[in-house]
Amino acid sequence: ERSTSSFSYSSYHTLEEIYSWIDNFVTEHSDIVSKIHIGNSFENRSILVLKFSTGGSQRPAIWIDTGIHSREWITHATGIWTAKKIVSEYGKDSILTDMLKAMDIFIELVTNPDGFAFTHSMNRLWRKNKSSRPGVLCIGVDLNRNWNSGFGGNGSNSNPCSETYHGPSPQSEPEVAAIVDFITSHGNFKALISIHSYSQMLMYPYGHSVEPISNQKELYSLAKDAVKALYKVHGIKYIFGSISTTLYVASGVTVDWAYDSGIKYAFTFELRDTGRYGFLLPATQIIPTAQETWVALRTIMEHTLNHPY
Ligand code: PAY
Ligand code: ZN
Repeated sequence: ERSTSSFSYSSYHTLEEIYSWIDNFVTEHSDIVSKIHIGNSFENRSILVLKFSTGGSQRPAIWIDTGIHSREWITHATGIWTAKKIVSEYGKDSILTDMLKAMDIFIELVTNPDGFAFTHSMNRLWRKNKSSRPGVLCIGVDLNRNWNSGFGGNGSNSNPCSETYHGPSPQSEPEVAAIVDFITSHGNFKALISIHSYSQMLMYPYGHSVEPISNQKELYSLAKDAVKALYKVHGIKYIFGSISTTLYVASGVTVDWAYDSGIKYAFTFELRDTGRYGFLLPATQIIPTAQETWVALRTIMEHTLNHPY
């Protein structure tokens, strides 16, 4: 078996390659990393989460997911690099080390495994999952419209053929239900970060409404700090604000559900670029994208650590 030291972090990988990387990674870093199977996709693929923990039980935790939209390949690649960064910086970077002494980090690298497999085999630009229902001709639900917050509202679509089809009911999709069950039964998540591409934005709730959230000032200033730190790495400009006022109104999105479930540090990234390559971001940009995203993530993690609730 190949080890994680021969894995190319500057290339895009298939689902099989990522899942075998996960197994090697967990074996090599079994002191702080473990793999949790939280469910199965519509086509019965495993849904896996990496847990970074230095001990304790049900410690306050940070959730990161990548690839809920399968065509957003830079997000999976950034997540993998980030996982490796966490193990290599633990014990060196004082912020991360302090954090991991008090909190756990969970990363779901392939949040939409069926869609991701399909982007490799048939349609590179597939966004939704691959669910089908009797009597419905089109395939797939938009997993970022299927959450139980503002479900079915503006910026989501009831037509199964739409790219933003919200599905028959909230959490109808196994990929969403697995996360809801996991986060709810864990009960101690303090931050949730859902990573998308592209547009270079850092956003917080709400997507479904332009009404400001109660701690909007705090999230605004945290997003501002995170984006400032990100800019210093490679000079890439991000804009920030609520989803509805920065990008567009979108209902049933992950971070709205997280926020309404009591996770007040809820953010979504739109990684590089702003549209030149869009979803087809060249692999040469993987490492710079991951490097700049890391400092923004670290800013959010540090704030979460320093503002217990
Ligand atoms: O990140 O949750 C978010 C914002 C809403 C995203 C969505 O429509 O689900 C924004 C889009 C995305 O990343 O999926 C933006 C990209 C460029 C797209 O597909 O339109
Ligand atoms: Zn997306």
